[in-house]
Amino acid sequence: MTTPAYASENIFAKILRGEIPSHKVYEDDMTVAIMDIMPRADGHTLVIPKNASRNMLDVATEDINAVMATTQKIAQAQMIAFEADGITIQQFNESAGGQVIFHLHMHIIPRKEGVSLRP
Ligand code: DGP
Repeated sequence: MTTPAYASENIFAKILRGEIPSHKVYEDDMTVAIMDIMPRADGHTLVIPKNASRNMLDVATEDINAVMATTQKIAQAQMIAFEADGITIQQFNESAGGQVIFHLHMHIIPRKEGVSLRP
């Protein structure tokens, strides 16, 4: 299948436009980081590009580079802020790949040794 077109009525586009509130923990010219409303562990954060991209299948190189740079910053901060033992980074593409919100985002999840993620 070809990647469907970006649709600007998704929740993260609304958050970026300020139409829906969010708990923002980081912002720069290209990206924002917000707390996930259904955290799978304490500190579960989402990194989102400001430019419109549906997922990894259509994102521009400069946008994914910016997302990855912010993802690293958040992961490093989580190691300290949450006294984490490790970090899980997840990213889903299209419904079959587990994607629910169709604006590219990375999940950054602090982990403790021996503690499973919440469902
Ligand atoms: P997925 O597309 O499968 O990566 O899942 C979307 C994630 O977005 C899921 O972890 C829950 C989170 N989420 C859904 N709605 C909102 C919202 O309105 N605000 C925030 N901060 N997170 C949301």
